[in-house]
Amino acid sequence: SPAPSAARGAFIVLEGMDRAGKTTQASLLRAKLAAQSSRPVELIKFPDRTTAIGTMIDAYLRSATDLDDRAIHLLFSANRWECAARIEAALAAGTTLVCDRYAFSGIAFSAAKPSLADAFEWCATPDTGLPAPDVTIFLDLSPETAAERGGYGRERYEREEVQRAVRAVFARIGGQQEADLPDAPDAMLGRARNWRVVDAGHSVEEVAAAVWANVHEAGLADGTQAPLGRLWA
Ligand code: NYM
Repeated sequence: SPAPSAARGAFIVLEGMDRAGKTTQASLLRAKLAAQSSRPVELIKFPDRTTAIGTMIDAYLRSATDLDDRAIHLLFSANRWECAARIEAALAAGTTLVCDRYAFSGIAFSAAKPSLADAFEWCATPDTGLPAPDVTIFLDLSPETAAERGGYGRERYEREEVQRAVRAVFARIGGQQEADLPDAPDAMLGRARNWRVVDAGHSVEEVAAAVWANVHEAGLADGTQAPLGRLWA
């Protein structure tokens, strides 16, 4: 395992489809990391619904309010920016962060909308300069398996046709297959550094093992010596 003198905490992002078990996996990963080293580990999530901006996002997701597609997109990004200094400080202090959703969800859920389908770059731009994850683990789930799990909840976006579109954008972000996808600017393809895909259509234990294997292979089980990157460099 890495030297205990590793300079900072690791920034580990879990992304994924709705119903993929992201929140369960994030807390299992937090526990596993805490058991593996004496380094502090914290769980964070986006959207952070506890802030003033988060309250507006929450109302939108519950369909209590309607907002212009670009306006809500910017609020999701602002919600990350208001936490950015705290993220940097925690990492610098040696705390590893497990983050449930990040900028990739921001792009995927917005660019999946017809109004923003041709606005990939626009969707990515507001997050430019945010702390970059050291690894992003994408929990992939087909709409069929989501349906077997009892289907989606009642929030905005939790409909099969939306989920299909979101999954296609995630595939583009991660540089996975581009079959059946409209053309995306080359610059966006595979833009996410260290993007790893885990098939979430298995048991909780199997998915947890796969998530851990990726964290371990990425050399992030006990922080990292690497300098913190910036989106989208
Ligand atoms: N979501 C999440 C976005 O549309 N943009 C973003 O930037 C982020 C972080 O919010 N369907 C969407 C994805 C989810 C929804 O997330 C709420 P959760 O993890 O269910 O609280």
